[in-house]
Amino acid sequence: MLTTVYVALGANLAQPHKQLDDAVQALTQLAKHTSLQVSAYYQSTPMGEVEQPDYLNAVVSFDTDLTPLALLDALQAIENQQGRERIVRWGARTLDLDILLYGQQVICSERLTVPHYGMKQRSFVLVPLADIAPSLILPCQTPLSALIDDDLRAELQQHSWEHCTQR
Ligand code: PH2
Ligand code: MG
Ligand code: MG
Repeated sequence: MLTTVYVALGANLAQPHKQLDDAVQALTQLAKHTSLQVSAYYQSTPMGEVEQPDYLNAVVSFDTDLTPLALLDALQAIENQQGRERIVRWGARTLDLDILLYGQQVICSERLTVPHYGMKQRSFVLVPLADIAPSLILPCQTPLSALIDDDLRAELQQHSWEHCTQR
């Protein structure tokens, strides 16, 4: 059985744009058939107390037959592949892959909380999510569109391709 999942991507070290491109490539392999959808990339101010470079954030969706924990393992393998080091909680990282939604399931286990606990407050999650799923209804029955307004959008800057040497 296939489930549609939503995953947030974040990077702020070692060529963040390349980190996201490489992650999208790896996630294409993970996605069943040709189900992968990718939002625009957005530059965002770091949330939290730690001083660190701006982030590049995006959201993808795809269909998978992996269980939630098998998906988490697969995402952590991609993070590790791209040189993720876990030193400071909420500190800078080459790549962060967070499961936002696993179908409409609510999961509360030691390793995994879904929906992602912070997603409803984070512009850098909600805005890219709306790029690929504008009519999404969250498991709490809130329409995604009800959580987004112009102020929230103004917090983000869509990353322009001209600044990127990769393309
Ligand atoms: N991730 C964090 C901490 N702070 N800030 C932004 N702008 N984007 C992130 O992805 C992010 C963050 C921890 O996961
Ligand atoms: Mg995170
Ligand atoms: Mg994470």
